[in-house]
Amino acid sequence: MRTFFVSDIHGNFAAFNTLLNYVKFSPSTDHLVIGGDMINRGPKSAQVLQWARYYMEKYPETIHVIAGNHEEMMVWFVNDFLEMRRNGIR
Ligand SMILES: [Mn+2]
Repeated sequence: MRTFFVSDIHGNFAAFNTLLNYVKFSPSTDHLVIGGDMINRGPKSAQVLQWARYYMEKYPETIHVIAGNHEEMMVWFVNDFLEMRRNGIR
């Protein structure tokens, strides 16, 4: 079993996949910790989040995800947006 830590993917889903392929990552035998900042800056933030959600649900023993400040800002934004919608502000 190997353990990998990666952070600051920042929407660069292609580079993240290149990294996983380079080490021949196996989610059933290797551990992976994603240390936050999966989103923003790069073009594929949603794909990174979808990958993280899928794998952490499918392999809860080996895939671990920590929110970074960019995920925290996203949550603030979504909460503010929902609050504005509740108050009728478009
Ligand atoms: Mn960062």
